[in-house]
Amino acid sequence: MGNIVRKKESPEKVCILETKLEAKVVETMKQRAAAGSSMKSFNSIILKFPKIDESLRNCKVTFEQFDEDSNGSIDHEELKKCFLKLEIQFTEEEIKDLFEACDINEDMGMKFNEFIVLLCLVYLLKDDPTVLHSKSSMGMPKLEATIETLVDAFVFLDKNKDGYVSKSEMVQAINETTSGERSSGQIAMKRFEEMDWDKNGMVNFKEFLFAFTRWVGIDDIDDEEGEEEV
Ligand SMILES: [Ca+2]
Ligand SMILES: [Ca+2]
Ligand SMILES: [Ca+2]
Repeated sequence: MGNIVRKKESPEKVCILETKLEAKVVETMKQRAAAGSSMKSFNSIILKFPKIDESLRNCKVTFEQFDEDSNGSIDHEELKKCFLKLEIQFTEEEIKDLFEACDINEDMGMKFNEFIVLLCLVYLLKDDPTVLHSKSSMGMPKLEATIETLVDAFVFLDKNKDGYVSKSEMVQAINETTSGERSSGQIAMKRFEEMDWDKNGMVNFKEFLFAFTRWVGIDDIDDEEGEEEV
């Protein structure tokens, strides 16, 4: 996995936070941060990893249901039907924003890990009081519980409650638990750099989610299945 070359150098890519959708997510995370986190330490987050992993993997079934032509990705039309089935109402513009926010490799299709991030964002945004038809549930209780855990973890890391996790917040969180082992600081840095895709020194919730789908190995199963030719 170490030798994947990411071409993220073009300047226009740096402004991903400018979209309305991203701003909304940041706003939501601020609200959640104000409400507080039930996480007590960085280790308590690590301990949740296996459960998060299992729950995210279980979304594969949902993904396959919505991938009607079974080509391994969900396109715009399939996504619209997906929202219809979930009884989630978004405007055409909101769907487009969501799709663009989650289609990280910009191939106009949503891979499994991108779909997971999308579901997480949908779950967060549907709580927005300005969305008229907000529903209290997506009908996926296990996933919803997992998303809450992820929100909780993010909020735990966001010490100053500004909706982003900064490098120093990450270091602080890890140092609190490991009583100052030298290596832990380096691990914190590495973890942070993995998360901060656009290298702006801040990790937003979307970047955090993508990092999780990689850490729990969602990418790996995806790759294996992609190479499987019958
Ligand atoms: Ca498809
Ligand atoms: Ca922060
Ligand atoms: Ca960033």
